[in-house]
Amino acid sequence: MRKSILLIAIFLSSLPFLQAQKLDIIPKPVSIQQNAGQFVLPSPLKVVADKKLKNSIDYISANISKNTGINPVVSVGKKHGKNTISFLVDTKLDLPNDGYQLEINEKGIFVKGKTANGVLNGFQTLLQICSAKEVKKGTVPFVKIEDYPRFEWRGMMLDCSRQFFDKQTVKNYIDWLAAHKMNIFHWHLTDDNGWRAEIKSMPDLTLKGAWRGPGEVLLPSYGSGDKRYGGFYTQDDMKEVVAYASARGISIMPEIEIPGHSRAVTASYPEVGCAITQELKSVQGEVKNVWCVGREENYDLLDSIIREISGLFPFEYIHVAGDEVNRANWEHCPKCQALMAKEGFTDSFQLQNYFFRRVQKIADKYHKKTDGWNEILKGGEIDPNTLISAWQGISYGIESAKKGYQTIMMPGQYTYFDMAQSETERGHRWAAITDTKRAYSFEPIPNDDLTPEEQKNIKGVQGALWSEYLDRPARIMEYQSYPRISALSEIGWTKKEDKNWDDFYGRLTHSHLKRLADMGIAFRDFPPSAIYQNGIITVTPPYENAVVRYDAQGNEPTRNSPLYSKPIQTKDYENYLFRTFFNEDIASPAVKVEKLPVAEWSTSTAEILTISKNISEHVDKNGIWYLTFTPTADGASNGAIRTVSLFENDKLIQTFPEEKTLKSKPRLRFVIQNYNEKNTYRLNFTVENKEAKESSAKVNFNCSPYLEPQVKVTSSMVENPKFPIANLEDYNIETYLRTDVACANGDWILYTFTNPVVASKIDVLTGIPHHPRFIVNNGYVEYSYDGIDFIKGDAFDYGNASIFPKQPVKAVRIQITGTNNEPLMAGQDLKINP
Ligand code: TNX
Repeated sequence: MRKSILLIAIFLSSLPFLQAQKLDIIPKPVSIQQNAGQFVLPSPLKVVADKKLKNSIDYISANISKNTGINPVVSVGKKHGKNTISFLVDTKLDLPNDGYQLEINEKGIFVKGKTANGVLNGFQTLLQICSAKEVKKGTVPFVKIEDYPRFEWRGMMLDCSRQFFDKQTVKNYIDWLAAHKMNIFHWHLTDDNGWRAEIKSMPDLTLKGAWRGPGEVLLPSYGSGDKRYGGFYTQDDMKEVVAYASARGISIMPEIEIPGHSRAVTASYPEVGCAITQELKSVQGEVKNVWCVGREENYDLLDSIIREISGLFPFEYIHVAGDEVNRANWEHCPKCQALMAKEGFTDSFQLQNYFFRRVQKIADKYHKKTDGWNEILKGGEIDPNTLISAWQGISYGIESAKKGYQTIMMPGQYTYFDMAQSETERGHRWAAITDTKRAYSFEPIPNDDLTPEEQKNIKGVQGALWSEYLDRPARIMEYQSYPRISALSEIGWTKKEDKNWDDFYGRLTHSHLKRLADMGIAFRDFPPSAIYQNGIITVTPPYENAVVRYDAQGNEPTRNSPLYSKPIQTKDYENYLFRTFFNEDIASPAVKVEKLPVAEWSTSTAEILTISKNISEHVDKNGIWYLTFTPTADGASNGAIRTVSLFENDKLIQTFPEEKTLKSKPRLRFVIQNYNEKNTYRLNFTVENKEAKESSAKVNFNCSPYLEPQVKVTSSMVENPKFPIANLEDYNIETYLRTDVACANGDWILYTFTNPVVASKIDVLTGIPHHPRFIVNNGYVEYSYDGIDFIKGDAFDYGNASIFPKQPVKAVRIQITGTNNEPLMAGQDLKINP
């Protein structure tokens, strides 16, 4: 009896819970109260919108029809009639700016904000409720939401210089940001590789400086190849985009890159650069890409650029960059040197500072505040109203906030979405490999480092999408943006204590990915994980109902590949690839099968761990084996590893005595020559955690799929001593060759094997490993069985070529037939398939 009362009590108390549907709102609101019942959308559907929202009415009604299938009848006003959706601005609402209240009850739908942007934020929540998986079309559950953002600045930057994105693409991008309650679009309009904003007083900036290719003032770059490539926005285009964004609650901050990253300017107006003969390369390998600071006329040009830009963009800030300035130009320039002497400067950062103080004066004239990359803090005082975009790391944001500047946290390590999302994917990796989970983990206010007063200087957060590597494949800009921007939106909006990865991931995969797909975004889906153990591959799909397909021959799975439905028994696990498919356009990267780690540790006390493991079940063949140590988290990479030894039947076969830090992610090469099934293999090593900080890692042991025969490499090209030719002989993918100049017709690189090699296929890769920069465009490979006569193989296709020899190969040669249109050329180790 008592038991059944208890059961009834549990049942009753869970009733409201049972009725509540998951609304899966991203970013997560401050408070949601769900009530029993639902509002059935009538047809016709009446909408009233405050006159303060008049510029957004088309946007609102178009999205209501898109989401509900009903075309609303919209009127401007404040009166909420029966069965209406009303959008009202109430300046007296007791909520922070951009906040809103959303109430859905039997009388209709009420969206109230203190400002028009607040109402638009409420509208986004309403759209998400309508598109939540569990909400039936045509109905909206009763709910009361009160919500406001954690940060006033929730931004995203898009680089439209390295790749040009047309006006419509930019508008789409803005729509997607608005759907995530982001409120700033930082438009990177100029850079070395193209000037994209029409400036009427300097027409050549776009007549010439917006184009690259044969015969153009700018060399081809970033995949643009041997064709004319480019484009720009007219002033009318920019005004149109500004109005479009404003109707969606988004302000646009234009960025004009000065004084560095200005090759497009100096190529169009050579007199703007320093008059020097030296070819001094910037970080990205560009020459002559800096404004001369000693040339007085340049300040008149800057005045007209800033005047025109200020007239087009009503937002209070204009971004004037200041990153990665190659100050060496100034050090060789007579005018800059004269200015230095006149001002009594002793270091070229002072010139940079002088430049920005003059730029600030110009901006003041046009009533603009400036934003700059964190480097502009160097060289002297700057205007205290300058906003700092801290991109190089969290510590740069801390420094800026401590100095009293309003600061936008946008550390490359978390919020640069041009970074690759995993080891095998395309993208930059200088800051980190950043998947959605890592991006989500970013906390913009480092508590321990800033006082409460200093914390107030953190005005907000921002992401950036630089476009060097967005030329291919199709729609990669969408793939790089989402769902990482969904994660960013929650960092910018949601209270710190409500941020929780598992909860976010649940909302994302349950409803939000579908919303992204419905908006037309070809996002990156989450990959499955595939584990091999005891002859069986077991796959865990990334979330419930995810569709996973596989290929068993080492090819990337396609939409027609077999579905994974149960564990696969095989000895051939290395050849399997798995991939999640969301729909026709959307998929995850393909992933290989992982073996379980051979060892793991985790400690945070100061201690020496002696680890000894029988790893026989992990070794299954002769070959080259790599032992890799991977920290399990960023903060856990403390400690050092020593005396790593491998024993075969208790006999030492190889040892690495020297100490290596875990931070360096050691990768040790072992050769197993006498494998047989009865052998035992033992791995011993020592971990010393000197500082009592967190040290935790997993250790993997994998057989290389490639052969690594002894090879000697020579070339007609001169090596950069920091990236010598000998790097092509070590079969370590992380080390590679760089020349100092572009390659030219007749150049070659020759790989000669000590002994002829039996191979089914040899892949010849050029460019920086992992990303296609400084590749060979014009050329082919050839190979020889005797080292004398060569057989011509494939031409390079986007930096890669393969050969399929029929006999043992003595030599492989890269033959270059034309320039690669890059500042230099990079080469890699051969990948030799048995
Ligand atoms: C650094 S971030 C740059 C950009 C590159 C980016 C690539 C910044 C202010 N400068 O020019 O595109 O890295 O991640």
